[in-house]
Amino acid sequence: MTPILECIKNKKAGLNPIWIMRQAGRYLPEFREIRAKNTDFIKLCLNENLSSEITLQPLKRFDFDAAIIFSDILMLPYGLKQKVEFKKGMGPLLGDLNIDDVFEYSESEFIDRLQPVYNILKLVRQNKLLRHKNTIGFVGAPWTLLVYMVNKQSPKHNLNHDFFNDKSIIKKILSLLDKFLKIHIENQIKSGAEIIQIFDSWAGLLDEKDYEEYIFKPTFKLTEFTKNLGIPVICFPRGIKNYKIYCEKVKPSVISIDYNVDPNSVIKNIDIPIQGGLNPKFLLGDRETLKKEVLKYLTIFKDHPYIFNLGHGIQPETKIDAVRELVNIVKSF
Ligand code: 1CP
Repeated sequence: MTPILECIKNKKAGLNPIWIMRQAGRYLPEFREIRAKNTDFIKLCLNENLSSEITLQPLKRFDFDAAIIFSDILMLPYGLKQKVEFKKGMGPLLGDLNIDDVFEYSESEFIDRLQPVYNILKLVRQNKLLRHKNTIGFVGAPWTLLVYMVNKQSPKHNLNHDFFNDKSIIKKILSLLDKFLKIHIENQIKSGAEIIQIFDSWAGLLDEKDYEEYIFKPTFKLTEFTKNLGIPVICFPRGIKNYKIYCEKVKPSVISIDYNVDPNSVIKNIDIPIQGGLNPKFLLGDRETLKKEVLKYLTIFKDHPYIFNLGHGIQPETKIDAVRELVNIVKSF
């Protein structure tokens, strides 16, 4: 079994497999070169040759234990015919979602639109670089996708205060998301994804009283669905207040913690495998601090099934040498 699956399925401690969020991305010069020539981000995600190459780029440089497919959580609204564009400095901009249209929309139409994503997974899975390593597929959590689909831009810039005014529309979108996220998960698995990660990047925007309705219930439906297909599921509810309750309610196979979580308290409260935590900013600083921080996580989790990762995506300014150093520290622990 691969180190990641040993850690997740057999709860084996001490293996410290490693991959990093956004490992296929802008800190790599070879990615920036492709990106400069491909200004339409969605088209790039649908380009089977380029996207499979980008997925493998970090594996060519570093001894990571998994490849995460180069795609985006916003491919789902794209699959539902909502317009998705990426503007420099603005992040994603979405068009209007025509809800009634999507209710008429067939499963096969959706799959046709996203078929390149599934083909990329198949291409990546066959590559020799992935021998004894895993291929990770992913989706956005219902709440985080709802935020982008209704707000139509990153909540980082602006969150529309009328968001919850029309509860019936929110309900309709959540039910659409449940249906099509399951289709998207199942097709990634059929195409070779051996693990699914659910990104709830904007979980921290909600009040605790709303967790049940917008985070716990809809995300649990997806973890249950994925585990029933025999595939482990990693959840990353960034900024959520209480990881213990999240784990009890959502029942992921692995919980991925953000960098504001105290690893000492999480290990006391949670008995499932844990992933992540390191603040990506430590990759921008001096070597000693990086080493000290990495060793902190490795030491705290030394008797717990732990997958090394960051507490959020790697920053574009990160130097290749810092990533190499990080992998060395983890692999030689
Ligand atoms: O060159 C560029 O400008 C593109 C930057 C970029 C990249 C490399 C975007 C735009 N998406 C991606 C790929 C991506 N996105 C991956 C696969 C690569 C990998 O991880 O190695 C994954 C897993 C994602 C997931 C994703 N997309 C999330 C969840 C994780 C997180 O960072 O919180 C989110 C919120 C998105 C939306 C998105 N896509 C891109 C950007 C800049 C954003 C964030 C916008 C915002 O801040 O609201």
